[in-house]
Amino acid sequence: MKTALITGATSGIGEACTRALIDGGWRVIGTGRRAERLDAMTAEFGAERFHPCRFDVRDEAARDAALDALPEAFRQIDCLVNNAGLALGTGPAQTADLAGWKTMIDTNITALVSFTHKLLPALIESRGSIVNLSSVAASYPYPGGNVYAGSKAFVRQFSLALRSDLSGTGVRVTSIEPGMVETEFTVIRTGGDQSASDALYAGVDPLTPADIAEMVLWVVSRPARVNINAMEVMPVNQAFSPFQVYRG
Ligand code: NDP
Ligand code: 8X3
Repeated sequence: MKTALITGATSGIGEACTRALIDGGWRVIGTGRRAERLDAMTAEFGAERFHPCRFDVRDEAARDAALDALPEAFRQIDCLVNNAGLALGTGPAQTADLAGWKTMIDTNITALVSFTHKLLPALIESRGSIVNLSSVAASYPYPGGNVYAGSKAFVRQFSLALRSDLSGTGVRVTSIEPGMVETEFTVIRTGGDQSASDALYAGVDPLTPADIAEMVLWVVSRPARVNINAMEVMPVNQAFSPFQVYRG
């Protein structure tokens, strides 16, 4: 049985990926900060299939302690799903909070890079897979995207560049680039405004976390010769806008 480590397993896409991979016959190490959610997942999936790791992905010492304490059955990691991430703020750059920008960079970029660096030797040994959660925001700028969009562009390009470096190792790397998926993402982005989140998704029929999890399971279930470089997906009701033109 193969083992995946999924960061940000306590909600949304990460939780759905955990469920999909466990249903698909994998063991999962799930990380997050919220202990009660990790406990509930352990109770649901059982300790033989799910191992909870509680730490902030920005805290390398806490991460390393959790990895050092992995039970024997979870020690050989075959897949890393770098999913933990967030957006903070919807306003323009000129009114944005710098602390929020730094939190996005620390979480979406620095922690993802550090986690990847930490697990690369194990993934090379297992000829495993890395699946990184980027976004359509990586390729299509929108007002208020600023640092979030930049962080996801980093994730996309880092994923593709990793592939170049890992050529010959057998390790696969994929960038998953979703549009609107209804999760806790917009509640977090708006500082806890559930009504803003409900309004954003109202009438859209947004993607579900399970839609993305199905893609991730498919990607990691391809024959070893197949690397899916990137997958971009949107709800049918989300599309592109024309350039905006300001007339002064
Ligand atoms: P959620 O807010 O529902 O889930 C985010 C997850 O990340 C939670 O499990 C949270 O766990 C974890 N997380 C966040 N910050 C930290 C941290 N500092 N340390 C540890 N864990 C952390 O959002 P989504 O499921 O929507 O987002 C998952 C990924 O998908 C993100 O990278 C996001 O950018 C990306 N994405 C989302 C889209 C969407 O429309 N929803 C579209 C495109 C990409 P906890 O709070 O317990 O620590
Ligand atoms: C977030 C995707 O479309 O909500 O990564 O900006 S979108």
